[in-house]
Amino acid sequence: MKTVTDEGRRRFLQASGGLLLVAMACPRPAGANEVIDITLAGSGNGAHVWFSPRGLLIKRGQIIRWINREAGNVHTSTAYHPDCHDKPLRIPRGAQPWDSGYLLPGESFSITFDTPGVYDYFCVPHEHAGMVGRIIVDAPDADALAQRQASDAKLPPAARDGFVPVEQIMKAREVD
Ligand SMILES: [Cu+2]
Repeated sequence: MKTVTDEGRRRFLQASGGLLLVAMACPRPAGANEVIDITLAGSGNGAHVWFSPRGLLIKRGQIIRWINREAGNVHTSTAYHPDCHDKPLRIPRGAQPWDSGYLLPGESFSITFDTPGVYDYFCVPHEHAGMVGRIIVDAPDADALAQRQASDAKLPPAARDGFVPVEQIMKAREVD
């Protein structure tokens, strides 16, 4: 994960005011390479919410941009990481976690992925509804399977069951 410079972070923190503590725990880096979009979507009546695609294989250095395309709902993209809402670690060891904060309709959030491995993430208000996603950068890391086995039982059932299997993502590259 590419980290922002101290100067950039300081400017961001000055601009964001009250979000300072959240931003320090979960910085919001951005980069400038190839951009791949993931849509944050819903049925409008709250019955169904999802990331599209739910599972994605990318290459190191590529940028993911999450865009909220649901007119009447807010969503987040938030890494499974102890620094983000005290969740279990389900991204590569040493990789930078992220938390978009609430994205209003039409808003987006981007980060660059520089560390190979499996990244599981969720939407803060809709984790219990199973709104989760999985990104694999290059190939699964050595810790990924053990991370899932250690933390599956701590997740809401709908979230645990919402992940696209790693093998399926490696084969299909993109799974809705
Ligand atoms: Cu959501």
